[in-house]
Amino acid sequence: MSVRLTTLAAAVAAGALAVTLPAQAAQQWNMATPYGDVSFHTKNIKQFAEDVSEATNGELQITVHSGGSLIGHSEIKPSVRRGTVQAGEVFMSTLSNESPVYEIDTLPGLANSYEQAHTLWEVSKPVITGMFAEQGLKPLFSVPWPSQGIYTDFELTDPAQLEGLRMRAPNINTQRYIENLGGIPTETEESDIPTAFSTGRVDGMITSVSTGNAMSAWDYVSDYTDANLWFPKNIVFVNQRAFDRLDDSTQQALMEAAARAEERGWQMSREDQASSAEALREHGMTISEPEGELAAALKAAGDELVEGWRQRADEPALEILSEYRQQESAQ
Ligand code: PCA
Repeated sequence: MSVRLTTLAAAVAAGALAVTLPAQAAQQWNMATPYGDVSFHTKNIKQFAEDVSEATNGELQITVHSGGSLIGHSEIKPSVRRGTVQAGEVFMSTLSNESPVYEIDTLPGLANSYEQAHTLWEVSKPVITGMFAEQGLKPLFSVPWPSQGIYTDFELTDPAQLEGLRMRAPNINTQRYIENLGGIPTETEESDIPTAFSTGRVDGMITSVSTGNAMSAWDYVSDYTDANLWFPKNIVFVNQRAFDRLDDSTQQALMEAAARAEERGWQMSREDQASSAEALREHGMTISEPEGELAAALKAAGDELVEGWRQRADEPALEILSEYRQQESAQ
């Protein structure tokens, strides 16, 4: 061997060429979410991205594109499947056209506290992970919105007031629920709420105190009826092929950061429920709980929704329900 080649071989062995020939280049990922920067969900995923970068010494960098700036809500999951973007976040119940499993966190009377919502997620997680895997996707974590209630521009005391009322809903089940109450639903993205009100397309809406606060609900409505309908969740997921391209330690760091993000997100949701309710009050809104005939009508509309779901529900969906009921009765 010539002197030069010997030197080269020694340099390779010593790892001196590692800078020019890295074993694996740092990965740059894009992550799309429909929700804006003021949302606690977005704050949580941005923290997650920072945690990942730190834990991997910059080997995996995730850029969060918030507020639907990169991809519209309905295109996020297909885009992550294709691998156009490596990661995304969606409002899980918007996937209800794929399976009744994705509607289970929008059923009234099922999980009406953070504890129950968490149990429901624990029993749903394996099924949903399997369904995502079939599409080449890997869920990372899921975080709930505070429970859903009703925004109106009048004091809501009588179910008859909802008849013919045009109401904004974030998913199909909420639309069905509004129909059951005699209202006229329109599905609108969170970011389109101000326009929907200001152009007179809607008079009321169903969502959480968080979204009401983020969208300055007090500009359009005066009352929030805390009906505590359900705790719907967002789900954050990645393209499985992109995940498989990461080395073992990066994969592990990502999953650890995801577990922390899930825990932190549930806590942020609880805190946001309190602070957003306070913000609504500070802006002059009235928050009340439904009573009497109104409460009875809301319950009846909810029962009808659950009954319809039962008829649509397939085996995996019903299994989640029965597992959930077992866990709840064991509490
Ligand atoms: N905010 C989102 C989803 C549920 C919620 O509380 C929205 O209304 O679009």
